[in-house]
Amino acid sequence: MNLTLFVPALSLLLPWTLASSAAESPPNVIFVLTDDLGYSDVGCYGAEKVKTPHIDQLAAEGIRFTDFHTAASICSPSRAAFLTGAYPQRAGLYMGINPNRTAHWFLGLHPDEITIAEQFSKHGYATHMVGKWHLGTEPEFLPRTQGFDSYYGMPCNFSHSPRFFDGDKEVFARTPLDRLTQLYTERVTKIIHDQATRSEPFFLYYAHNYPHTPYQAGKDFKGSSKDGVRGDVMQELDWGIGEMMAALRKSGIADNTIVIFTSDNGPTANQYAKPYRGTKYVTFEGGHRVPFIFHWPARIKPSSGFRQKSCVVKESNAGNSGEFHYGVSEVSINAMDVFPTLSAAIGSELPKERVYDGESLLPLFEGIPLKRPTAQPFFYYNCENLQAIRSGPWKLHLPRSQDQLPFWDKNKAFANLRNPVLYNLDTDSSESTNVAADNPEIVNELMELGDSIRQNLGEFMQRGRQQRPTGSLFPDVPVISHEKDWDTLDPATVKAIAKQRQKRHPNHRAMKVQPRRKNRK
Ligand SMILES: [Ca+2]
Repeated sequence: MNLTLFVPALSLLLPWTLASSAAESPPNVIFVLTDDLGYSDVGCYGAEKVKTPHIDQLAAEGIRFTDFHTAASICSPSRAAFLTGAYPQRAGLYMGINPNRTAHWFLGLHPDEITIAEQFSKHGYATHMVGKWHLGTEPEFLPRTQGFDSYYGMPCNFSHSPRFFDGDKEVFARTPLDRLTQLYTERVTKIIHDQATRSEPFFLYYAHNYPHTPYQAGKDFKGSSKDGVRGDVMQELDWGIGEMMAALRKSGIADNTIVIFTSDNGPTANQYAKPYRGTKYVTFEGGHRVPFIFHWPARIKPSSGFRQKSCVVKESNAGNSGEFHYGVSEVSINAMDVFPTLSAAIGSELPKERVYDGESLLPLFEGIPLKRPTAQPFFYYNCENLQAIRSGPWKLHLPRSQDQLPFWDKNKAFANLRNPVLYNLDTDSSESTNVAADNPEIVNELMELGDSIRQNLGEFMQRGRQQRPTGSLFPDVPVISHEKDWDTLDPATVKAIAKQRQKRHPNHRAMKVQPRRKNRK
């Protein structure tokens, strides 16, 4: 199939000048990953009820991408993709991990996965993580086993466990949610000030839990927004970004520090995903398309006449020319590009004998198009279920049955989708008009592509050839991604796993597992 035929034009043009690169000292990197923050949750992406001047300022001084996709519409798999540069299905971490689940408590990101923190570490960087991990809670899977020198935050969602750690030390048995942003901000600014006095560069993965629920605003922010507690929390989060940037400037290291600001998936309410359809948990655009801001003053300098005075929302241009408009890029990029981009930024080659699903974005800043065609397919998986494929303007939602869906899938419209549904995102970004009947060739080509990608990256209860193993305390036990299928394991295995859990967590009380539905094959 010739997917490039679908593409109107390659991306080009450069309103940015580049400082010389080779002789520069290696940059510091701060990767800010918010949680359940939607496309229109910040001012420069269209928010009207909250004010986010500090995040908007990052966009005004950097590049704001309007077509960025996360690799999943829920937390764990999305994070796995950011950290490994691979689709979650390839990296073996495609389920939403919850330590309270019988089928999940012993799983995590596989120790053999090479994380971006390990890339930095290999190049002499100090590596820090502040925030929510959510890639396994057993000691074998925590951040400091995956390349981070220091860790401060929560291993999983508050609703899974409210505990908060500084390294191995439990700081709070129950995290004070109204102080969370304050605590994170104090640690982030401390790391910045400390690192500024040291010779080695640093990488900080700052994975704030908000605006994921439950949340509480600090006392200075209560009632500050026009959008209730969630809005107050958003404005406090923005304040924290401002404090972080002020610390970089005060320390004299802001110029050569890369700051990326993004989110792990869409919001739980569609009003924060506008103009896109859907929410977290689903594979409509609202679940995957989120803000992505790249800020690096030393390298990205607006050319004369292109300086962005304010953070004006530009509507997506029909035709998607890929040009940079006053710091706005419409080039289609995704979570798997972060690993190659940051590797390139520090002059590190990608590890050999691994498949990477993204590429470095740095050439974009020089006006050079990405190597991949703009119609390179993007695969929307929801856990093990391949639900949609995008190529250029076309997005095909694939047929699916209820049994294939993860329990969190909230897409009731497509719960039992018998026939494929095709949207043209260029003319119908809100995915409202099915044009499958008018474009049978595109439907057929994308359906065939779906069949072939399932062979590599899997499908529900079907292992793909290119899937790497999930991290597991029981590596010989098949991974069960949905609790309802737990009883497909043999009783002796179930017993052995329960015994280990009792040993490690003597106070744990087993939850009753709901048996799987009878109609599943
Ligand atoms: Ca999330």
